[in-house]
Amino acid sequence: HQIALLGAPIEEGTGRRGCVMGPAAYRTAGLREELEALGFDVADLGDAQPDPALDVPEHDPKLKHLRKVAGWTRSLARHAETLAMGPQLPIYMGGDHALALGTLAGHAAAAARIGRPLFVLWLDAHSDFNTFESTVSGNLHGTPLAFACGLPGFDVVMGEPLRHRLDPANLCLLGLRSVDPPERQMIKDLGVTAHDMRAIDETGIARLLAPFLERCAAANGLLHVSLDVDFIDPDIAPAVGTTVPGGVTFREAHLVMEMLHDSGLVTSLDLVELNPFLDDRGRTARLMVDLTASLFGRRIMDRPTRSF
Ligand code: DIR
Ligand code: MN
Ligand code: MN
Ligand code: MN
Repeated sequence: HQIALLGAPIEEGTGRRGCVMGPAAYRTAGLREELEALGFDVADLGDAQPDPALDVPEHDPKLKHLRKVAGWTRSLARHAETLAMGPQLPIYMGGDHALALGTLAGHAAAAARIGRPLFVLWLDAHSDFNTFESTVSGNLHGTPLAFACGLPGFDVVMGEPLRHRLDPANLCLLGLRSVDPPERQMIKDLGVTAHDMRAIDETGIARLLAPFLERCAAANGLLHVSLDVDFIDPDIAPAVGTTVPGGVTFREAHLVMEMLHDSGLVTSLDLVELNPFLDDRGRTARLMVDLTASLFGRRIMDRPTRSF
């Protein structure tokens, strides 16, 4: 089995500098070595670069760094579409969550070419469903799901309407605790599966995740996982610009990764929002590497059967 690591040092999608150092922090924390220890053949492709996107206005009164984000989206969409055709499983080392405008567009395009549906698991405190109209902060890391689902107003990003969209029925949000009112409305209107922290408290994270994995398996789907650092509780994952208290625990996060491994469904992964400038002696970078290792098969004890 082969894995490709691609750095996406974008920080313009968030209100705070530092995510540009994310890919370097994953390399320093030993992401490649941990995956190799699990038996994978790992190729580090280095860092991607944004397209110039000179047709996009550089300054917009509302949308921060629109040209830069559009340039990253175009570049990463191309890389992702190519990587999705195999043979390596891509891990995108962010970079802020605006990188997912590109990875979602690329993996949706590839899924259409391959002829299988794309499923997306969004592990995040936030729902990232703002449109260019609804965003209050103007930080474009809050928009990738609205973009990927084809909501209106995003044509400037690609310079044309998005060609391949994500079906909102194939999307699952897990870990929510900060949702803007317009986002809540869009999630409702589109019928998106969205599990907030209360649902995790009441039901247990495994019982919420299992039906989504079953649906993906039954549909022979491709599964893209987008892991935002702020999914995890800030007490153990402080290196993120948008901490929200009350996140998932160490074991809940690992359990999600272990179930994803056992499912055998994951075909691509974003690691996003790590801001090493805010970290405490590398602990958040290391936790993200350990979670990735759990997703790729690191385990405490063997399980005799598929356990989702
Ligand atoms: C807020 C915060 N919904 C916004 N979003 C995110 O700015 O749109 N923070 N994604 O990480
Ligand atoms: Mn190699
Ligand atoms: Mn996010
Ligand atoms: Mn977030």
